[in-house]
Amino acid sequence: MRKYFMLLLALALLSSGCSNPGNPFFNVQVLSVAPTSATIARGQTLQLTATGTLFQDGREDVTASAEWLSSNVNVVTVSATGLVPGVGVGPVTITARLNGREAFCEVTVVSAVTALALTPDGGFLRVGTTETLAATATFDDGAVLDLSDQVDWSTADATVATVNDVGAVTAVGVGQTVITAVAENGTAARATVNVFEVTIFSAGGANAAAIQPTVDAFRAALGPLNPNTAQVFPTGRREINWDGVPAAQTNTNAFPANFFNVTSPRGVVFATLGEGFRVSDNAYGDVNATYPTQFQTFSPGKLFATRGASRFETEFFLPATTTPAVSSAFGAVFCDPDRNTSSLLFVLPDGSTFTPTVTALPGAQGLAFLGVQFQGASCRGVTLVTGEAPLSGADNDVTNGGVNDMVVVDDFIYAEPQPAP
Ligand SMILES: [Ca+2]
Ligand SMILES: [Ca+2]
Ligand SMILES: [Ca+2]
Repeated sequence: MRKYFMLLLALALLSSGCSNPGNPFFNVQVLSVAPTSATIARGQTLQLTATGTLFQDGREDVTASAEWLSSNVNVVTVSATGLVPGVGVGPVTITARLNGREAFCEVTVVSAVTALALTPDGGFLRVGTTETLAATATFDDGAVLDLSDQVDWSTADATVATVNDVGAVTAVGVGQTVITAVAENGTAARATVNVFEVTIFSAGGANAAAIQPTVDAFRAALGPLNPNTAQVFPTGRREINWDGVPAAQTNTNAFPANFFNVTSPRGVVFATLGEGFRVSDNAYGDVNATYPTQFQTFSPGKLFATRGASRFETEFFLPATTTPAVSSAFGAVFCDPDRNTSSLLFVLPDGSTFTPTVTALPGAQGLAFLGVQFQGASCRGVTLVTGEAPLSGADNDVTNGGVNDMVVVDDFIYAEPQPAP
């Protein structure tokens, strides 16, 4: 009996000895880790804590006493104090172990956004139109990904443009605003959006009187007529009616492209992929004897056309200089536009285009005016698309036995060229 008692005592002492007074966590009954799951970006560090519930003494922080293990040290390592630096990318399980108890944290490491860019930046949108911006993220591993549907979008001025949660920008009012996108880790990007509006002045008819009110309305909208001098006026308009071009430079394909920036400074230079430009005092009857049956003047008695092409550019300059300029309005009289193939082509500063079409007037000697006034935008130049084919002795107009619509132009009216922004 005593022997049996001694055995129990020895077992008790043994047990007590195993309790090791230097390790107070022998009695940990439940081990937990916080958090139990987390997502971090590579390069970020996560602090885990382990809590032990003791048999008698309540809960205690055992972070520094637990053994910490990572299921994949290529993704994260874990320090002796529960610090988890994100190293790779992917899911991993962190285990805390203490006296045979285990607890877990599921960690996901994602690669980090190091840069965000919005495109396009500096775009021009007409009121009422929508354009979707793209938010392109560069990650720390070099990967590039479109995060347009994951970033937070905002606008600096909703009266200019709004933006929805996938980056679709809707132009509301003339002006400029900044669109911002912010990635989950706070990386931000911005894009400027310019909103413009246009007023179109368009008319057509059988004679000058039919378009005169619209021409005059366009003139009034642009302001006073400035003199043909080298000066740059802050406001007002310029005009070219071709009628004062000297005889020596009329009825020849050698009309100087810079005549109205050098000889008579009005801030425009012409460019063509054709053979040149020709001012005519005979409705191009010396090019094709049938043309005078189709072309009449708005301002008597000269007209203008490019040769060897059916389109040409008018580029703006500060008058009498080679310094490029911009204009916020341009209009022209089109002679005999039988089909809807004549137009003005404006290229906005962001490279987008605005291309209103001249009203078609099937028949002979129709006159059309097309003018565009921009608010919130101006252009380096304008391309005039004049019919379908170059003037030619072999090609009559479509309403006079030919197959192509022949078109020439008369008066140009445009807002004073201004220094480019
Ligand atoms: Ca004229
Ligand atoms: Ca015709
Ligand atoms: Ca025609």
